[in-house]
Amino acid sequence: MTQPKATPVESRGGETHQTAGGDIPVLTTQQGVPVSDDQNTLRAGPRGPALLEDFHFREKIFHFDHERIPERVVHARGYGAHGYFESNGALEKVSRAAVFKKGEKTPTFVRFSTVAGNKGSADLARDVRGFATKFYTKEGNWDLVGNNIPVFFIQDPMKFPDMVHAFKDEPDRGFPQAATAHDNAWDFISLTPESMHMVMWVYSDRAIPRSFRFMEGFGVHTFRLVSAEGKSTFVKFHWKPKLGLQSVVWNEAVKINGADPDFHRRDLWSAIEKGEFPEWELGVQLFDDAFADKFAFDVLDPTKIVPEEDVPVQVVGRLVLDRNVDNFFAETEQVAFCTQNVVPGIDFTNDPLLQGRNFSYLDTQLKRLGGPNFTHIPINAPKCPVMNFQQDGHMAMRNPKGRVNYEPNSWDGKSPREEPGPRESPAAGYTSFPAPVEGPKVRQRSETFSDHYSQARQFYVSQTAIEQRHIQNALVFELSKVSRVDIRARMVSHLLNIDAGLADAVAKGLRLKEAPKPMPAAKPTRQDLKPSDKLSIVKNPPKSFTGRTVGALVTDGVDADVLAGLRKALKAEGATLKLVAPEVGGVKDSAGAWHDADEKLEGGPSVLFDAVAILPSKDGVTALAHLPAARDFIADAVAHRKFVGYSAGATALFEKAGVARDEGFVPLNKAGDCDTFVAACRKLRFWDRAAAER
Ligand code: HDD
Repeated sequence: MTQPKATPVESRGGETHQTAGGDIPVLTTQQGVPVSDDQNTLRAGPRGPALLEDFHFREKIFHFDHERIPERVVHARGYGAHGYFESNGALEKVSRAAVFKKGEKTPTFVRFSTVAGNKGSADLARDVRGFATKFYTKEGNWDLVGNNIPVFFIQDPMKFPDMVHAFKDEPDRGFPQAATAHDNAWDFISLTPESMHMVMWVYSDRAIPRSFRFMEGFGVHTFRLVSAEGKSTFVKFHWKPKLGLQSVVWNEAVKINGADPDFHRRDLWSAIEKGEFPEWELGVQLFDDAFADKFAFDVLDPTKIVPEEDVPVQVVGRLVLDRNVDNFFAETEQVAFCTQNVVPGIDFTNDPLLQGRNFSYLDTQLKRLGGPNFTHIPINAPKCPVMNFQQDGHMAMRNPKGRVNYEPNSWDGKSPREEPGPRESPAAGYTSFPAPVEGPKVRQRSETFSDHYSQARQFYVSQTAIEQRHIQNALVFELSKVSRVDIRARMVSHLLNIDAGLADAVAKGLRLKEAPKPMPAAKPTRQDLKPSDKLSIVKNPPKSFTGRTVGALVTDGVDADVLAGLRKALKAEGATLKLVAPEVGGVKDSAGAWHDADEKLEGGPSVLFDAVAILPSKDGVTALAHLPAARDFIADAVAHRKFVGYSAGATALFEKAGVARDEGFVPLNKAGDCDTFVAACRKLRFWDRAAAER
């Protein structure tokens, strides 16, 4: 564990007035005036009216009244951490950016988020996750503002406000919170065929990740990298988690939201506090104009991927998150990402959505952070020199001395000047890639953006049977919350263009009285693309239990050897053991040793763990089996296909809970059995048990 942080008073102090008694700093007003009484307002007599001249009270309340800033209009709920990006040099020839020089270590700040819910919403909402990274490079800040899904709902930024309005709570009633399971969302989606590919991703397990540490990230758009010689290469960015991908199942997500609404932020925070620093590889898909011209889809269309089988992902560096924030507001809340923040060697393409984003982010920060000087806030300030003649404004913190505040000028010759190049000089300023542009001014979607179903189908058919079933169930759940039958039917019409089996399962799940007809498509000939194994989570398991947690349900008399064996085996795997006991104080093991519990049973349901061990003693199990939370603990673990380690005493609980043992159950009778259990846990879920699921 890291050392406790400095107390708030110390870290807020600096030079302080000292109390008469010695080294405790004296509380002051914002003006630095020492305060004699912070418990009572100034009043005329002990029972008299308050006095307006109480400047300490007025200042304190005034400041409190202004503590909140507007939450982000989307991605309001998020959690951030500091780290670094280390380049392996593979992009040196492709981009002149200093961040890609071999061995270059660039400080970074990452903020993960959900999109639709407000700042206080629960972490396990079914939603896209934001994955925004600020690289404080030597040549200025580069922001890669991505998501955990590589495509987007819409192709044109004009539709973004409509999309967000439709997804968020409905304006008359102010609900539902953090959920698309309502009429407005599905009305918009079903009237927006370009969203169908994204629909497949969002209603797959990708939208209920187990943790931020176990999800991929994507830059979504095609960007450009530009070399020192001025050569441009198209690029798509990928973040690949070192611990592999993992999601929860929907029933688990629903329960986690109740048991621990902060599940994802707590997970990230704890991993970093424990020194288990989450890590991602930065991968790139690189391609040129020739590939773009022959590729079946438009690389400027943000609703399309380039399959990894067509253009493999090359690793160009790694991101490590190794430091939690000191102050959530100062860092996570005030961090301002802008897609327009690029550095020499990284450039935009004509993806219309990206072009629109470049306006929106700068604009929104002005509103959120209250003025044009948000780049002066430490979390947003570049870590390289900043020199220009912009001045003044709200909360200006960088106020240069001297007379010169314009350019050109004829003063001392030391004020900043632009540096046009040559481009190959490391000092050269940012130059845009001179992509030729011509054409009539039109409001028109390119024909090359019009196939909305082929890649949606490719995603669906690339999933395993269990993942396909999860998509079917998610769509049935969502559309069952839609009151208008015509909207439900319209969605099924789209699904008919994606996969007949999927459409049939959803239509049956909704019990539609009449079978809808396929939606007329702009491009009727849907292509049957080759399935891409990389699109499935289950087909790409991590083969390790590292970073995961076993929840062990224990009572007095728990076998001391088994407990020690389990702790050892999990430690060797890089995993954690948490003890769940009827009382939080803990339990006494068979050898009489005391173990503090991490959770009281009712506060530590099995949904919070990746696998469970049910280890009551034979004496302890009778009382345990009477507790509903104990029966739920095992019943849920089984329903969620978790691996179960168990002591001989546990079988009485299984009987009470109506749970049948299968090959996903591993007996833990002696310390040596624990390695077998941990080896089974590496598969993460015993999916074969899924046969029981509808
Ligand atoms: Fe956005 C925030 C990701 C399309 C307008 N967006 C925001 C965040 C992420 C994304 C991760 C949170 C950043 C943070 O943690 O502070 N957005 C995306 C991706 C998109 C996308 C991957 C499509 C590829 N966004 C998009 C469009 C628009 C916006 C088309 C507007 C035209 N996004 C915003 C915003 C936000 C934002 C309103 C809200 C808060 C903020 O910017 O800082 O400007």
